[in-house]
Amino acid sequence: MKLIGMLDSPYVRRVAISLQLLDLPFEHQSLSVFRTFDAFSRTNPVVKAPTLVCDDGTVLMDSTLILQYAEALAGRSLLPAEPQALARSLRTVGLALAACEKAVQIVYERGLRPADKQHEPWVARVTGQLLAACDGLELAVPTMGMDQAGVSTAVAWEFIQKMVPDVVPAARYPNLVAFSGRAEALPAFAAAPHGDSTYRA
Ligand SMILES: N[C@@H](CCC(=O)N[C@@H](CS)C(=O)NCC(=O)O)C(=O)O
Repeated sequence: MKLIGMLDSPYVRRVAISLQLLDLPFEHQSLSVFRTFDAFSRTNPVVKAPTLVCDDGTVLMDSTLILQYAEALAGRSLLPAEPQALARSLRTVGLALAACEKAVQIVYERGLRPADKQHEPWVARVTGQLLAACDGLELAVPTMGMDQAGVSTAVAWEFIQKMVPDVVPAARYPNLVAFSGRAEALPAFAAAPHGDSTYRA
């Protein structure tokens, strides 16, 4: 199967790391949804990263749906099975995905809109939501392992610190800084670093 999208996307990255943790081999094509829109659209006309091309040619999108398929393929999950533990992990994944979404919205607002079209009340609202999500993650770190909650949290934090560090000051989040440091040192994270490189097994 082939994973399409750049590793500067936290969604692409959580899939690339999770596929490794699930021992599922994959090919990676580092296409940009912006700079290589036409090439991307030839595989997925909706141009969403991540896109996964399954071995039978089926084209999937949305990181959570791709992970659901990957876990079915692997016959195991990166989420706990026990309902209470599952609820705790899913709550954390939700916070991490919300943090990614809000950080991406700020990146797009800054990078895609002309300066005179930037809407400060919207940025303020999104910033508040992003900080609230990070506050929740910071409190969740002490009981976090390297399941899907841990992967998504570490990936979200790395993305935020690479893309909008001025919005989310690291000094306010010591648990996340320490957890991220441990995660980024793991082989599956190091093999798919944030940025424009291509993952190779
Ligand atoms: N909920 C989706 C979000 C994916 C997403 O928004 N990806 C961005 C790249 S970080 C994208 O495709 N942007 C292009 C666009 O939305 O037009 C997921 O989990 O995969």
